[in-house]
Parts: sequence; structure tokens; C-alpha cells
Amino acid sequence: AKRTDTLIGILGVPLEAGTGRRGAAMGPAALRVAELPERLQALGLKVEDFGDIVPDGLDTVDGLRFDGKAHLPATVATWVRPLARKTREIAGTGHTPIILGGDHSLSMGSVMGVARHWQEQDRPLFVLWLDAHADFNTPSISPSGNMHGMSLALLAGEEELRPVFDGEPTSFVAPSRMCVFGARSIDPGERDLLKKRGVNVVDMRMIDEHGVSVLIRSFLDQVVEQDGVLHVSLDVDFLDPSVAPGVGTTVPGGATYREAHLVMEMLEDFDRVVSVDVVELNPFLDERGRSATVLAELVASLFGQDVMDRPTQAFA
Ligand code: Z70
Ligand code: MN
Ligand code: MN
Ligand code: MN
Repeated sequence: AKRTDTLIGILGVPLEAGTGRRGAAMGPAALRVAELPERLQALGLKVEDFGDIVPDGLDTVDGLRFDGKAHLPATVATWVRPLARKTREIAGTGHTPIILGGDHSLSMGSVMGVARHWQEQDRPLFVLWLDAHADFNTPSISPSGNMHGMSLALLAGEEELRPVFDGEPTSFVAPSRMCVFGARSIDPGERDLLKKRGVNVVDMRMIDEHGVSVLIRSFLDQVVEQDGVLHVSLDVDFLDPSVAPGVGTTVPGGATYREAHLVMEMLEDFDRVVSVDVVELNPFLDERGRSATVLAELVASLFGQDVMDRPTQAFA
């Protein structure tokens, strides 16, 4: 089904300070070269590209260090603070924000921004985290100190991470409204915290046993029950590295091309996706633009690209 009334707002976030490896800063450029905006335009959507976000000055972030247990937290803060403001603004003007990363720490800003917007609208925001990882570490339990492994924990309101938005307005997402989907690499302390907070985690074993369709549907049913809206955060490593090799941390056993497309098509039929992040693409490690192209195709599927127009089955 084509959604010609949808107004898309593209925003690039060339951030790589949240990861241990350089190259993700080239992600927004590669996704534009893969014609992600043009693919959406071809579907009849109106697309506005707001360019790349500009970080605040480092001098605007006071002494954010987490006792050395996190890598470059102040730098990440200089990006995610303006990103939260800008994403909220874009959502406020009726756009569906599509945020092009950049490493996954950027979701601290993008989701914070949309969460603020939907709180004003009195609509509960749900978050679908398509990722090999849960990104639910905090500085004290993170084995690596990399901020991209902490973004979902910050969004859930973990006290330890609140200084990232010190002095800025915040709006958190209830852990029961989060679903980590595709997990196959979770650190021990992170695992305990996920359980303690009650985050829904769908791991690859569950996907093998039940298939993506049943599992996605059961989460989407919860969104409908509470009349919510959904943010989708797509980490490249949700996909198997054979499908998308352009990523810093490859974890074997990921989603296939077909599973990923099925998730996107179900989300399209669902019609409640209000914002999307595409993160962790590392064009420096990609093979002839393959991963960037797959991501652009997946986003197109999420916004209505279809081989055949099928009647909506599950969410009429
Ligand atoms: C690990 C950590 C991570 C993405 C790696 C890995 C986190 N749990 N996230 N790649 N996207 O360092 O916290
Ligand atoms: Mn991630
Ligand atoms: Mn990941
Ligand atoms: Mn469709």
C-alpha cells in the first residue's frame, strides 16, 4: 500500500565516538549514495533532507566522565543533545524522522526527541530495537566502555546515564514498552539488568523456533492494545554479516535478507511506525556498497515498497 500522505524528514548523524572503531561517520553519506531518500520519493512519499546535525561545542558539556568507565561520553553528549532537540522539532512539524547514522549511541538523542514529542501528544511510545546486541549496559557494568552499548539503558532512564542529558529536558521509555529483537550477544551484567527492568528480549533462538512473524506480531499487538506508536531502531548487525558485512562488530547467526524484509513489510502494514534510526553502517568495512544498499532497500520496504499489493491481513 502506498502512503502518499507521509512526509519524511531525513537527518544524518555522522557520529562514531560511541564505538571503538572508526568509519561509522561515513554512514549517512553512504546511505544517501545508496539513494535511500530517492527510493522513498519513488514510492510517492514527500521527502525532506535536513542534512547532517551539527554537534554542540565540547565546552557546553561540563566534566562528563563517568570515572573513566565510559569512552568519550562528553563527545557523545555534544551530538545527542542537539539531535534530541532537532528530532523533536522535525516530528513536531509532522515529519516521520528517519535518522541516518552513525553509531547506535545516536539513538540516545533521536529516541529522546521523539519520546518528548509523543509525550506531548499523550501517545505511549514503544521502541523496537532490531539488533544483535541489547545496548543495555551502563558505565559501571559495560565491559568495553563504548557508549553505543548503553543507548537503550539511557532511554529507559537508568540513573547512571542521566548526566548525558544534564540540564536538558528528558522523556524516558518504559522498559516494558521496549523490545530487543534479534539478540545474540549480551554481556553478563547487561543480561541481569534487562531482566530486572523487564525489557522484552527476543533472541535468535526464539526466532529460529517460532519465526519472526509470530514474535513481531505479539509485540505489535501490545502497541495496538495501548494505542501506542512505534519507533524502530535498526542496527546493521541485526542482519547476518553475510548479508551486511559493513559493520564494526560482526556477530554470526543474524537475520537473513528475507527475515529482515518480512519484519519491514509487517511494520509497513502495521502503519504505526512514527520514526526510524538506521545505525552502525561502517562504509569503510563494506563491500562495494552492499550493506548500504540492503539498508536502503529495507527502509523502502518499511515505507511501502512491495512486489504485489496485498490486502492487509493482520492489522486492518
Ligand atoms: C557490547 C558493549 C555493541 C553494537 C556493539 C557491544 C555493544 N555489548 N553494540 N555493537 N551495535 O560493548 O557494550
Ligand atoms: Mn546497537
Ligand atoms: Mn549491535
Ligand atoms: Mn507492504
